[in-house]
Amino acid sequence: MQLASLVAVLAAALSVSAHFTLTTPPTRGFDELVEDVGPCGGFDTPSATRAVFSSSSNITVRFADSKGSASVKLAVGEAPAAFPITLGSVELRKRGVYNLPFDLSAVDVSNNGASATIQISISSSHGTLFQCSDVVLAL
Ligand SMILES: [Cu+2]
Repeated sequence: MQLASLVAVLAAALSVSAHFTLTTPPTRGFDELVEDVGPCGGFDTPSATRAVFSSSSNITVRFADSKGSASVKLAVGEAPAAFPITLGSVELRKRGVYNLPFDLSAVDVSNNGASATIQISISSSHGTLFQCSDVVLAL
């Protein structure tokens, strides 16, 4: 095997060990080297575009560790730094793709149409890791 292709194979194998990625709604950014940097996995600047988020939306993660505790939080605002509203939590017991449970009833309906950020955190033997998604609320 050529050295270059061996390096490519090793790089692919390493990327499989990514802790978790938020796939829906779109993540603000993912870099496994700084995914443990709160509150948004090393990405402090909100996305230029925002998905519409409602109670019928999905929050989907690809989880690559063997177990962990996931929590879903939310903050209303253009660029929040703290996430006071807990929407849900769940134990993840194996690798896989999960739709995380959440309940928007704790969000006041006066925030319909407002910008908000969803924060996913997962605690495991690798520490606590973060992903965020910037959305517009449809309540
Ligand atoms: Cu991990």
